[in-house]
Amino acid sequence: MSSEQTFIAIKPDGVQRGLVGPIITRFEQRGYKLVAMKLVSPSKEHLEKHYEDLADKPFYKGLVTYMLSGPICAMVWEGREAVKTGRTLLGATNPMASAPGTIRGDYAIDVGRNVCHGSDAVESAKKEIDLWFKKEELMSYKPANFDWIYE
Ligand code: DAT
Ligand code: MG
Repeated sequence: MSSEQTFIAIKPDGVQRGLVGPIITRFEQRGYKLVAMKLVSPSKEHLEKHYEDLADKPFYKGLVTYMLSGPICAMVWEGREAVKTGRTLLGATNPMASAPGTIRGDYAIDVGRNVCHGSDAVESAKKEIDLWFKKEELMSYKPANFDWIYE
């Protein structure tokens, strides 16, 4: 089974609104494997690095301030096409364009309060996992339900 890892984060609004459980549940119930998780308050420099590709956008400063506004639940999820499917589970960047049934489509309204982050490509997932986690924080195990999820 070809497998990918993706970086998923519950942003400060998601943590404050009690959405850690519901968001984790969606990934668990779909069949993805939790490989790493921690509640963190990263530095401004760390968040600027995380969003460095957006540094020239008009919303960049506000985005970094928002990400600094409280603890973030950082996670790594693993499984088949985890990056692409992770984005599907999250919904569109702007919650007003997110379908009902997606995380943003069910829990968010404003693009600047869209409750979650997910890597947008396999390469960026690798970079983000490397930025947010140490190697030894990534767990390697076979979940008990594995053979009930993959043929
Ligand atoms: P995504 O988080 O879906 O990968 P992105 O990487 O383009 O989207 O942008 C990162 C975050 O920046 C996004 O989750 C919310 C914020 N953002 C994006 N576009 C925005 C806009 N037009 N106005 C305000 N915030 C925006
Ligand atoms: Mg992005």
